[in-house]
Amino acid sequence: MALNPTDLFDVRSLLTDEERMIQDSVARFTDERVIPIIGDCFDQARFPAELVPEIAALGLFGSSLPEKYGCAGLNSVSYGLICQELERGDSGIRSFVSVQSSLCMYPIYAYGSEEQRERYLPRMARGEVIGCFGLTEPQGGSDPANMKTNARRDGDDWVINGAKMWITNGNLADVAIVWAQTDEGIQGFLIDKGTPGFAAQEVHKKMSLRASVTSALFFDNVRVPDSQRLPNVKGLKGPLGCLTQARYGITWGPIGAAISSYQCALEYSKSRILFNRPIAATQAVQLKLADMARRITLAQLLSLQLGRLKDAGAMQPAQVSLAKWNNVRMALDISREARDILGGAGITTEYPPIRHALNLESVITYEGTETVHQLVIGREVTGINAF
Ligand code: TGC
Ligand code: FAD
Repeated sequence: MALNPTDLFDVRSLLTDEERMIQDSVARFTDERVIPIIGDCFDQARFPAELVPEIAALGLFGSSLPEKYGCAGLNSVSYGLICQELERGDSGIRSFVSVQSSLCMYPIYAYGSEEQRERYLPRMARGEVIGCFGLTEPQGGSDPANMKTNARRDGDDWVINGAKMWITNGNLADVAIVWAQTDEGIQGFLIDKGTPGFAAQEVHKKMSLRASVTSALFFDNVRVPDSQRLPNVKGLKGPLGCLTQARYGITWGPIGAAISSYQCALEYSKSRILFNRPIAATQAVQLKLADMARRITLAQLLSLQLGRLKDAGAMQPAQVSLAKWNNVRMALDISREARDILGGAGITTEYPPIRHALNLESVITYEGTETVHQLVIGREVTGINAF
């Protein structure tokens, strides 16, 4: 029996019925609602906000959080499959869901008070409140310990000053999770849109993640009550703990982008006739396609095992780094190579590979650059910190 070209090791057979059902329903959404419009959205640098209610109705926001807060209570493998299927459409759509789920709803759930959870999470699950996560600052995102944004205690309030850079959803967000230095270390604050002194400015001229909103955030004596501080975490482990959640999802997402690029190159190579035969009949193109299939298979197995470890409560941040590094690099290489197989046709957004390749230039940088993740593995295996 012929193998499935996009799943040579039948990784799907390792999923439960529920996981397969979730994958299929998100795949349908991507095929019917995302793929028909996303090329134009990318061209127009437009985030398709009209999809937000449908994403919410599918239960994709905060999907791993408990039903008590209006969330779907799914396992980590299901969350990964959601990321994979969304990014098969576009990294920007997956980013939107990653930020809302792992970087905004997760810290409110993990570090927030019960009152904060009840106030924000059900509305965020319904897509009525959109969040953004402000960690990176203009002076260098790889080293968040060098944080200049600060929060000073003033009676029952906090006064926040500083700036954040490259913040996904910044201009869309109803609430920003902002990390700031305090006398007791780094702490997280929930800053609602419209709070005096808080401003967001969209980043333009992007050649990557054009169907996603990216912004700079500014805080000029922003005053918030102590009830807007996340009470249950202090120190860099707060934001880094959120990054571990989001990076986990990002190990899966680029598998979707890679599958989309590979499928496109595979189809095209079978119909493109040069020198009296399809280019798929040449050894050079078959080598490229075989290599794509090999790397996608390895990435699928890596993320699935990572998900099983996470669901068993045994996942380590260094394992997440290895999978983020491997899978994003795999997808970036494959989408560039797929673009090449399409020749001139590959340079327009009529076909997905160039859009995926451009998007993945951001994905390989955000949530820890490739170098940062390589150095995390280097530290793990040598015991020596090279940062
Ligand atoms: P270090 O100072 O040693 O550790 C601080 C504390 O944090 C703990 N920790 C972690 N906890 C959970 N998950 C992790 N991945 C953790 N890594 C460290 C650590 O145990 C320690 O705890 P404690 O209790 O001892 O205080 O920090 P480090 O040396 O481990 O970190 C250095 C480095 C370079 C790895 C870290 O700073 C880093 O990861 N830098 C990259 C920053 C980054 O990834 N920024 C991403 C911003 S958000 C974003 O890009 C969103 S894109 C959104 C989208 O999808 O659209
Ligand atoms: P830098 O940290 O200045 O890195 C520059 C170069 O130096 C990189 O090549 C890096 O690998 C290298 N480098 C760093 N350290 C070392 C070292 N020790 N040795 C050798 N080389 C090193 N941040 C948020 O907080 N929230 C968001 O929602 C968010 N969304 C984003 C969306 C997009 C589209 C993008 C592009 C970024 C987003 N970011 C967000 C920021 C992102 O996390 C940072 O861009 C990333 O962490 C890198 O920081 P930087 O851009 O300042 O690069």
